[in-house]
Amino acid sequence: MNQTIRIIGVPIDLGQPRRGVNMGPDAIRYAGLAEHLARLGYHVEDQGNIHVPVRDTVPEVQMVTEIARTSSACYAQARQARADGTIPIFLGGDHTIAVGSVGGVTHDTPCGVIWIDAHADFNTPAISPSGNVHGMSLSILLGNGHEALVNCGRTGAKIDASHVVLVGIRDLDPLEKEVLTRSGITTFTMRDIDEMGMSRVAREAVSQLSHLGRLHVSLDMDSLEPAGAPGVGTPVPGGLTYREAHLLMEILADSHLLSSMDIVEINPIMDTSNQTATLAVKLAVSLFGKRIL
Ligand code: EXY
Ligand code: MN
Ligand code: MN
Ligand code: MN
Repeated sequence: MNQTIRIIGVPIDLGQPRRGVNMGPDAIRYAGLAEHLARLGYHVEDQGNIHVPVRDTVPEVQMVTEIARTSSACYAQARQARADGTIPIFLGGDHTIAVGSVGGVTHDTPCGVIWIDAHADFNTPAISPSGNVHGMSLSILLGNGHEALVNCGRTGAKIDASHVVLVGIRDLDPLEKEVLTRSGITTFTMRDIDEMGMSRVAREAVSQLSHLGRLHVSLDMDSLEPAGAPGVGTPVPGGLTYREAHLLMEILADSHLLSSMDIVEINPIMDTSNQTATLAVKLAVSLFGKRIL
């Protein structure tokens, strides 16, 4: 029987101030994610969107509470998707969706996490320069930050720093850099990619995590070079080329360990002709098995 992929939309923009990222799920759907995956032979079911309040209706003091509510709903959907034997793909929305998606897919057993991003998302409220929660998502998953969110992301099996590999990092805040260095998280910066090549980076990432038996890929589209992926809220020049990103996806696919995925931070208002969502779909198709030859 064909494997089933379950699409879950999480249109959250509460983790950052730019309007538009809540339209990310529909931009990715419009780019044909379900149709392209079905052509690979998967059975694809779209669960629709988790309800997220409109940002304007949420008082600042309620923001973390609402993010926690969304994260809990996402966590439950992640657990259910795995219990139903499906491969969940979570469509953001900003990167706060990972608190629920990564937390939920690791509820029963640990899982390797490949976090592809220009940013480490490793701030805490104490050191964040912006206070934006999407820049704290990974530190929350490792137990640091807003208590309501830490409690949500770590309800089940505990994620450990050794279960996480960062790829594409090129924009860290000073104190975030210090905390990340001490965390033990394996980090491949854009300089590492330039010096080692993406093939070696991708293979080292897989070999570090393969003992966990499965992989979650959290793809923040601001990891790409903004010239090819302008539709993101926090673009940073000097990102992954189209080819580096495809090679990374194909090597991850070769591991046959992929069990879930996030696609986050697409902001159609910042985009040109939906090209960023279209690129995200092409990368997902590479990750789920399409080969050049
Ligand atoms: N490090 C900056 C902050 O914490 O505000 C920028 C974070 C951007 C986070 C995006 C989702 O990757
Ligand atoms: Mn069905
Ligand atoms: Mn991110
Ligand atoms: Mn980012």
